[in-house]
Amino acid sequence: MPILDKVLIANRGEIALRVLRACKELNIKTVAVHSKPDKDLMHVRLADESVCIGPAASSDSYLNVPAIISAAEVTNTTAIHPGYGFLAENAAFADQVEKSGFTFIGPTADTIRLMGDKVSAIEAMKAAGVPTVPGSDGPLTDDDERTLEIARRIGYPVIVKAAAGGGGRGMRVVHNEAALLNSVQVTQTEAGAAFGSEVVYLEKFLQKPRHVEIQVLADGQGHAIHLGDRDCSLQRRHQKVLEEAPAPGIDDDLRAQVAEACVNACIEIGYRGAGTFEFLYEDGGFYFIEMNTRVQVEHPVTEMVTGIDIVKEQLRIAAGLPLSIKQEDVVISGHAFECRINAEDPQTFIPSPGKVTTFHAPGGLGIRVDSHLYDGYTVPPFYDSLIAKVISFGEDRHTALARMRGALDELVVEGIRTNTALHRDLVIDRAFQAGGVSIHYLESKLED
Ligand code: MV4
Repeated sequence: MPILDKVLIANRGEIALRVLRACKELNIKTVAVHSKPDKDLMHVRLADESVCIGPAASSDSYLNVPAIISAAEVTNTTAIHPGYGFLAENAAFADQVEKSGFTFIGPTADTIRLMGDKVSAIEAMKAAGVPTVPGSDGPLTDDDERTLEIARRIGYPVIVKAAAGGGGRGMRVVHNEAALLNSVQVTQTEAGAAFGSEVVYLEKFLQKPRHVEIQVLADGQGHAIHLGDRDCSLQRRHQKVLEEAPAPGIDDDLRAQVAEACVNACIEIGYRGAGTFEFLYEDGGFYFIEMNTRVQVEHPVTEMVTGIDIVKEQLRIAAGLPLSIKQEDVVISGHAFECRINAEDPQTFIPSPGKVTTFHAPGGLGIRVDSHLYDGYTVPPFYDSLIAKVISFGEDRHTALARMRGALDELVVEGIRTNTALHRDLVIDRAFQAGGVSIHYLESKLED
């Protein structure tokens, strides 16, 4: 008997295919739900059943909760995997899924809510011993004197962040006291319009950090483990471009200590499922900023250096099984990179949908490609432009990078424009090769 009878995949593209592959391996039946223009997606073809849930617009299909629940009902689904994006971190959706009698593959709605509010997330993590950024330790009040005092204590520059923001939305850097109160007010107003909550908080602004995150798995039954860290500093406009595991050049005692704090925090809050603790890393210190309660785009680099299938673990946890792996059995070995291949103009970064006339995926030892593309597939203009993830593994960073260079040379995507050339530039970039560039490196490189 499989651990779950039938899983509905509430997503599209490469992650839908990734989830389908894990289900197949575990003999779990699959239901693909898709929008009208997505009927030719690779995973729709491979799923046991498929249901069209609406027109092209995400708001009417992949974000259409009643349509997804109805599809689960008519197919007699057991559990729903949300992937990433769309409804993956929507607490109301998780609630609705469970109230309708299905299993949500992820944490409880209450956990999603806790982490969705960045103020409560930071408070919970700080209480559990996870290192955080010096800050207001709570929302700002309408007491301006108090706000000025907090910023004085933290020291300028500070950053004003919306509690309901995250992922780079609703933030404002403040360099001096004269600008503070106005910046707070503008951020509050913007946050109210964008997220329906004017709650904001303050943090010390770190000027040249790296983005380092820690992957965890927890079963909600008192067991939690970490799968090490990833460096996701190479980003443009808050979109990650190239990630690696482990994060290079970090003291092993420090990384073990912070990872252990994350594991303890998972147990403390009763975390269930796969999760990611996001940190800023600067001058040898880790500072927690947010937690993601979903599987992430870059999860494959962690899978490559641990040999653990994160999506299969998500399914096992959702089936109510205890963690199958103990911390002492997790061995981080070798190094992995992931290049995100987007259908976009290489100069303007504007999405470049259209028909893929030729797709040739690279291969060979240590190369993995997660992609839903095939010859003749048409990339629709309605969704995210990620079309493939090229992942390389090697016994050390140098080997993994050499394999990535070869893989990018082999990759062929014709008919649409892609960012492959940018990746070819990055893997021969001297600073990147040395390891440990900051979150600002890519944008400054693109400027000149
Ligand atoms: C910061 C920061 C500097 N100092 N917080 C942006 C995304 C969101 N997750 C948090 N972000 C930042 N928070 C403090 N106290 C700089 C950023 C930031 C950033 C963080 C991670 C990856 C890319 C980034 C790009 C610009 C700014």
